[in-house]
Order: sequence, then C-alpha cells, then structure tokens
Amino acid sequence: MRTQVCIIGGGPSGLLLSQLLHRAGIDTVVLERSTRAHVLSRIRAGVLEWGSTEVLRQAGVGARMDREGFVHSGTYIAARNRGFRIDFQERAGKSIMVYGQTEVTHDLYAARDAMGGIVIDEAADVTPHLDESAVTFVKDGRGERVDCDFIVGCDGSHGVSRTCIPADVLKTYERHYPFGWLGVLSETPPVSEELIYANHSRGFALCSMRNQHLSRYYIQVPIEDTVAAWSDAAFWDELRRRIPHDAAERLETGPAIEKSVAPLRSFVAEPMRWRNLFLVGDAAHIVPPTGAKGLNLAIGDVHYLSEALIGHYGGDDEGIDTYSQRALARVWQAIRFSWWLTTTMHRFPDQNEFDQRIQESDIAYLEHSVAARTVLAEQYVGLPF
Ligand code: RFL
Ligand code: PHB
Repeated sequence: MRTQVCIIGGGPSGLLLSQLLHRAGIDTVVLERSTRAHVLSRIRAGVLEWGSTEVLRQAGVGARMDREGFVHSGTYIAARNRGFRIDFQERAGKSIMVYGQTEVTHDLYAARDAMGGIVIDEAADVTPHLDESAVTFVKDGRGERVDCDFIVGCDGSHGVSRTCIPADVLKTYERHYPFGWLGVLSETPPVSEELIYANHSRGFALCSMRNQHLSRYYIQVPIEDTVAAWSDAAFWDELRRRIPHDAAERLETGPAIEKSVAPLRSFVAEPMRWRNLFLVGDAAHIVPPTGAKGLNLAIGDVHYLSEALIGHYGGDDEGIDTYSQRALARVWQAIRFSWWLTTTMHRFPDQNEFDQRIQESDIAYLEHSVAARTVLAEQYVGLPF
C-alpha cells in the first residue's frame, strides 16, 4: 500500500487529522490497534474549547455537535460547600461546548466512512520504519506494509511512535499526582446547568454532564482505590459532602452505568517532530483532567499539523519545520494551567490546615478579583492557536 501520510492511532487525533488532510486532497491511511467498538466505548472528555469546535466544523463534523451539544458561558468554582460563578463570555468573550469525546469520535468515524477514508482497525504489531519511510503491521494474521512520505503518531500515551525518537534526542518532563479520579456516569439530570469544580478538605469533586438526562461526576480518591471499593451509595454520599450545599440538596442519584478510576499525570515529550515522524495529542503530552485540556490540546496539534502538511504539499515547508516549536509553546501553557488548577483544587496526602487555607484563599481571590477571574476564564476557554 502507498499513501502520503500514514497515521498511527484511530482516536480523535488520528481521525481528525485524516479528515482534514483528505478534504485538502492529501491521502492518508489510519492504523488502529483496537476494534472500532472499543474506541467508541471509551468515556473520556466532555468539554470542547470554542477553538476546538471551530476546527471540527472546518473538518465538516460540526453539524450534530451544533445541534446536540450544550454551549456553556460560565462555570462554578466552589470551596467549603459554597460556589460562585465565573462568566467566560464576560471575562474572555468566548464560551465552551459540552459535547462528549465519544460523540466527537462517533462523528469522525461517520465522516471518514462517508468520504471513503481508509481506517484499518485491529492492526497488530504496528511498527514505524523511519529510514524506509514505511509502517508495517499485521492484519488478520498477514504482514502488511504502508509506504508513505510522513508517519504521524496519534497513538496515545502508550503508543509505539514516541519510542522511535532516539533516547539522546527525546526529552521528557513528568509529574505524577498522588491521587486519582473516580468517575461515574448516571442516567440522571445534571445537578447544575453548568459544571461545578469543588475544593473540599475531604478532596476534590466535579459535577459535569453529557446531556439533560446524563450526568458525569468525579471525586478525588486515593490512587490505590479500585472501582470495587466504591459502591454507588458510597460514591453519592461522598460527592454530596464535597459539593455546595444547595447542589447537594438538589442532587438526583441513580445507578452508575459506568464507573472508572483514572490516575492524574502531567507529561511532555520534546521534540514533537523527528525526521519524517510527527507526534500529536496524548502521544506527546498528558495533562490531568482538571483543566479539561487533553482533547483540546490534541485538536490544537492537529490544527497546526494539518496546516503544516497542506503547506508542504503546496511547496512551503515552514509549517512542518516549526510544528514542534509552535505546538509545544501552546502545550506548555495548558500544562501549567492544568497543574495550577489541579494543585489548587485537590487535597494532597501531606496537606495540613495551612495548605488548605492557602487553597481557599486562592479560590476566594478568584471570587473577588475581576483580574483573577479573567486569568482563569481566558485559559479555560482556550488560548488562541
Ligand atoms: P487516544 O484517545 O488515546 O487515542 C489513541 C489511539 O491510538 C491507538 N493506539 C494504537 N494504534 C495502533 N498501534 C499502536 N501501537 C497503538 N497504540 C495506541 C489507541 O487504541 C487509541 O485508539 O489519544 P488522542 O487521539 O491523542 O486523544 C487524546 C484524548 O483522548 C485525551 O487527551 C482526553 O480524553 C483527555 N481528557 C479530557 N480532555 C479534554 O480536552 N477535556 C476533558 O474534559 C477531558 N476529560 C480526559 C478527561 C481523559 C480522561 N481519562 C480517562 C484519561 C477525563 C478523563 C477521565
Ligand atoms: C467531563 O465531563 O468528563 C469532564 C469535564 C471537565 C473536566 C474533566 C472532565 O475538567
């Protein structure tokens, strides 16, 4: 098989890149390790920056999002069981869109199918060969090979692409947080019309949603906790203790239809280009979910790289030569924001009452300072590309 751009990974990054390039007349092949059903069953991100919604529209996959997604012009921040609102429109002139990653991925697969895009799922042993500008893999027990101009690693944090960058070239930066998030999806009306991020001396909590009948809630738990350690009843009790009193009183509970524990981590790999290989999304960087930045950063990378590759095939290499530098500058801003919000909102194992008061003062400052609310809003809605 021969193509121009071979994309490893059929998550949101890989599918979106393939869609944007195909629309610009550039051939791609996407190689995905899992089944499509598995990729579509992952419950992950819920919040899109406005810039991300624009990239999705540009890719021709914005119609259902614009019909079914929820535009939020603000969010609630809480401490000591009391919340206040930050108005994104007023402070940053932009809103965000609540539309699940599962739906984004679904729309991307539908669009790829409609255009006859090649997405090969259950591709095993995917191996990039940078010297030969090719990727080999095994499908249905048979060895296959794709020759290409460029290889793009959209294969997430445990993918194979990043390992092709020599150890003396690759530099990584990492922080592990000493707790996880227990997430629950339930067929109940969301407790609040906008998200609530709650600091509490018992630990962080987040109230989010997918639609008017589907809520997504998270609580901070010890990193070693398993799903089995948390009955539905124990989860709801703990959530109620941490969120604002008025929300706790309104909270409607029901059976969890999905429950999982996710670790929190910050990670950056540099550079994001090595020879004919580019890294995109979680393959190059991970943020803790507190700032809702993971999927949005992935979409940002795709935006830069699609422009760069379109430029290359039009005779201009500046975009591919500066891709790593441009993408990383924006990535580090989101790494810092996600670290700050995580640090301000969570209970650390060695935290004492002094540390708790510092966090509460930081949050009170947000409530009372227009400047502080502007700083948060500008970053939450997403810095410009
Ligand atoms: P993905 O989604 O991990 O997709 C990578 C794909 O590559 C495949 N793959 C391979 N294929 C072939 N060969 C190999 N060797 C391969 N190795 C891996 C995998 O099967 C997979 O299909 O990465 P991508 O596309 O870069 O997308 C990144 C996002 O998924 C991620 O950043 C977000 O989900 C993070 N995230 C959030 N981001 C937001 O912007 N807003 C949020 O509100 C938000 N909430 C979250 C989140 C992530 C969470 N978890 C569970 C990690 C909430 C949670 C709980
Ligand atoms: C979600 O709805 O899953 C979600 C929302 C906001 C976050 C993280 C996750 O910061």
